[in-house]
Amino acid sequence: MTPEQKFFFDLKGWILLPAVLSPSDIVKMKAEVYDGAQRGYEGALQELLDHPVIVGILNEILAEPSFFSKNCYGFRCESSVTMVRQPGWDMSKDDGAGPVATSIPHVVIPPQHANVMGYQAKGGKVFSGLTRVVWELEEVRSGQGATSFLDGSHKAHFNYGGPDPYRPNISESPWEENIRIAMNDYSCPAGSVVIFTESLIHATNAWTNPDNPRCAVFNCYNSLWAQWHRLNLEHQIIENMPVKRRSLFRGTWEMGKSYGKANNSYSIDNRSL
Ligand SMILES: O=C(O)CCC(=O)C(=O)O
Ligand SMILES: [Fe+2]
Repeated sequence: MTPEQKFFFDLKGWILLPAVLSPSDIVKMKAEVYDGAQRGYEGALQELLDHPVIVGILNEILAEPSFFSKNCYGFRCESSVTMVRQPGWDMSKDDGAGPVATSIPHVVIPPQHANVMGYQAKGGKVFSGLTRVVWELEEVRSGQGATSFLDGSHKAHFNYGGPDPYRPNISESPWEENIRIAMNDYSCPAGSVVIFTESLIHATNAWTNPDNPRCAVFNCYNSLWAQWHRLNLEHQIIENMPVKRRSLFRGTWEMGKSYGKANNSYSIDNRSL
């Protein structure tokens, strides 16, 4: 992670890295998503889990050097979902209630009170808590359906104006409209990646780009020592991954390093569920 990337990630709570993937990777990965892959754990999509560009950044914002090595990562992956949104898609056209809920600007847990999923920066170090990595496999144009963000809101001190300070979204806030107006999104070519802390206010938007669908992979990462999502990933799939990649799915604990029992590899007995 460059000092510039770190500056903007800390300031805004998200960064965009344009055109990371090669044209041939984009073709392969898009084909898998359009062919029905629901998750990014297999095939060419699996390469995204620990793509070198995001490993460098996640090491900086989600890990400590003494907890990663050439054989294991210093962070965990705990969720992966793909998304295809055709031109004209909106929340009401989705089968599940998910996008209706996520179209309300929301967070994992409001950062105004201390919480274990939250964003921190101290001693020159960022710790971004629950962290999302979005791979955009088609072109995205600002204002036409990208994920949108309220820059800086991962460090908000005052609540969103709604009735319940513990509510993880801005529903019933009298300022909802102004909050939405203040939100930003991005344009990017296919093969770009967006990284954001889930403590940042963000939202799903209708896909109005008439020229191509949205085709994206949403992977979620966390500390070695915290878990938000139920992983629900079959052992067999993890076992077929290269050894280092498997460590993304190890159990969520640490104590034992000084007794020679470091949590540095995945096994059927040491997996997050
Ligand atoms: O649908 C989107 O663009 C955003 C999804 C979302 O809320 C998330 O990734 O946490
Ligand atoms: Fe979200």
